[in-house]
Order: sequence, then structure tokens, then C-alpha cells
Amino acid sequence: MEFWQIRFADLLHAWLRYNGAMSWPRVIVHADMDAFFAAVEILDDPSLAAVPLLIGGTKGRGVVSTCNYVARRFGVHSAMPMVTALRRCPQAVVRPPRFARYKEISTVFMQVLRDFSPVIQPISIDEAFIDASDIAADYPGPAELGRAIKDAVRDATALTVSVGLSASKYVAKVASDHDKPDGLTVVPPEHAQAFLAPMPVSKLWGAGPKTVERLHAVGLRTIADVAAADPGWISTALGRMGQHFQRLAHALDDRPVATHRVAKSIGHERTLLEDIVGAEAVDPHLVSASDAVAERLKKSGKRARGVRVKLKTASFQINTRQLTLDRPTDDAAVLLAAARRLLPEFELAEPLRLVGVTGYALEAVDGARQLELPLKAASQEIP
Ligand code: TTP
Ligand code: MG
Repeated sequence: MEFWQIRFADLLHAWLRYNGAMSWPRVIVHADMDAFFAAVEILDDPSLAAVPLLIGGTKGRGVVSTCNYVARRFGVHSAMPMVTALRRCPQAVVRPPRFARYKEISTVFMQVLRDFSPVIQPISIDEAFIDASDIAADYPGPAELGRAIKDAVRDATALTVSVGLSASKYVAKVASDHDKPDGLTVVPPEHAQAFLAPMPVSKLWGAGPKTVERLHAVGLRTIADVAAADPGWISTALGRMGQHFQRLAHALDDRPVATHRVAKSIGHERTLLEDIVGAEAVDPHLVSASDAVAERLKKSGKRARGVRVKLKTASFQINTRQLTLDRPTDDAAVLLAAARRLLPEFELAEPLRLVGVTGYALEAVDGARQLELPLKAASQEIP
């Protein structure tokens, strides 16, 4: 009897493996806690659950850090001035943020995710990606994996998390936001483009308010519009950013879940003996700074995924431009090429007194998986 039970379980498991998430090229999970600061306050004081709750400072020009979903019905949202929020919702209760407590719960949340997969990339205090490709086969399908993650987070923190699963980071992130709060959205890769199509361009990763204005100005309002645009036209109209957005609109995003990212940078800058004017005069300084940064990266066993150029004008105005490489580097030539690509983005009419190059978003050189990926064109990181 025992024997047959085991045999049946094995067979069932094999069938589920064959028919479940295994057919996805990757299984990427994005998890984002719901109304995080507010949810923690409600956890510690359940009497707040039913009232509109704003977290933030009330003094002076305080802004709303976040609010619960009761308050969101009044049109209140993160980053709104507190005075505006209270005008929209005068009966709201306001609590000051307690960062140490949020950090404590965040640590528990991240550990739950890490227990599912060590390939984890925390993005903020309440948000992380995991690459679950290696564990997906342990579940009947992606929905069951997502459900297991939600249950584990709830067991450990007594809070709800919204979870998105797809075959790329971008689509997983959009998916986790799709059905908030307490959402679980699975987007199989073959449905990803159709899932994105009706969404506004503001859902494109990296499209802030100014970029959205630019996209609207050239007639692009939905992700479907971006997907259908002529590739030549979009490159001319929007440059590299256009190509980047079109790849996202086609649900093409092979960025790995970067486990080794650390918030540190290595930079080299020099105040010049004499002020200089124009791109040609700047170039030799980019060369020497890139060399210096590459040497220091190699010495510290790090590679930079981000490259930033800093210029200070003779009138002491500091300007910076940055981009993200698709592959981290410690190669002077790659750093220099990135710095040179950034240079046309500066206004170079004024004399300059300082030139700097910085590698940021550093990753340890430890044979991380993404190093095996082929080199691709750099994509602009839009703040
Ligand atoms: P979010 O995940 O953006 O927001 P949220 O968790 O409050 O709500 P949602 O359900 O939509 O995910 O940010 C996480 C926390 O970061 C949030 O609880 C408070 C803080 N935060 C700020 O302090 N200022 C901000 O402008 C934003 C967006 C968030
Ligand atoms: Mg959140």
C-alpha cells in the first residue's frame, strides 16, 4: 500500500513538473508589500484599520509617505503634501513614520523570500525580485508558487503582499501592481505583450512624469502604441530611450535578478588647473578618469553596472548624467565608451572646472550568472 502511494505521488509530481511553470524560460517573482508603512501601523494598532490613515510629517511642508487603501479612496497618495491630503480627507488619522519598526519587518519579509530562492534582489524596503526558476518545479504551477509566497509572508509578518509572476523582471513588476492590495497575478510569457498592451505609457519601466510627457507629445499613449511604432521612427523620435521602451513594450527584458548589487560607487574626479570648454577638451579627462576608475574597480574586485559623468561649470554648477550598462564592467574602454555616450547630453557651452567619472551599482566579481550573458547595447537609466 505504502509502495503504491509513493509511486502515485512521484508520478503526480512528474506530471505537474511537466505541465507547470517548467515551460517558462525563467520564473521571476516580484513581491511588493501593500501600503507598507500604514499596514505596519495597523498591525501594531488594529483600531486604525477602518479609518483613513496617513503616514508622514504634519509640520511645515510635510508629505504623505504612504496611506492605507481606505485613505486612497479619497484621492490621497504617496508624496502628496500633507495639507492637500488633509483637505481631501479631513477625518484622516496621521501617524509619524517609525522607520526602525519598518526595517524590522522588512528584514523578516526579505528572509521569507530568500528562503524560497537565494537569487533575490531587494529593490526597496518593501519590494524585491526573486528568480524562482530553480524552485518552480516544486510547485504545480506559477500560481501555486505565488500563493505559497503570499502565505509564507502572511505567516511571518501578518501582512499582505502583492505578488506578480512572469518570465521577466519588468512584466513581473507590472503584474504585482496589477491587482493591489493582496494581489496575485500570473502572466505567462506568451500573454505578456497582450497583458501590457492596454496600459498607459507611465507603466513603462523608467518612464517618469517628464518622459511620459515626451511620449504623449509624439503620440504614444499606450504600451500598444509603443509596441506598434516603427522601430526607425521611435529611435529617431526618442533615441536609445525609444528602443528601450519598445523592447519593454514587446515584453523583452532579459535583465537578471542581480543578487550582488551593493549601494556603493567608485569615482574619480579632478578639478582642472585651468577651465576648459567643449567636448574635445573634456575627452582626455574622461579617458584618464575611466582608467583610474577601472583600476580601482579591479583592485576592489568589483564591477560597475552604472556609469555617471559629473561636470562642474566655472560658476560651480554641478551637472551629472548616468546610464546603466546591461552587464557590469571593470574595463576602462567600456567605462570610457559609456562616458562618451553621456557627453552629448550635457550643455557644454560654459567653461568647466571639474570632470569626473563614477562607476556605481557595484557588483562583486564572483562568477555571478549575469557575467555569462552576451554584451548588449547600454540602456538609459531614467530616474
Ligand atoms: P510603495 O511600495 O511604493 O507603497 P506602499 O507599500 O505604501 O503601497 P502599495 O500597496 O501601493 O505598494 O512604497 C513602500 C513604502 O515606502 C511606503 O509604505 C512608504 C515609503 N514611501 C515613501 O516614504 N515615500 C514615497 O513617495 C513612496 C512611494 C513610498
Ligand atoms: Mg508597497
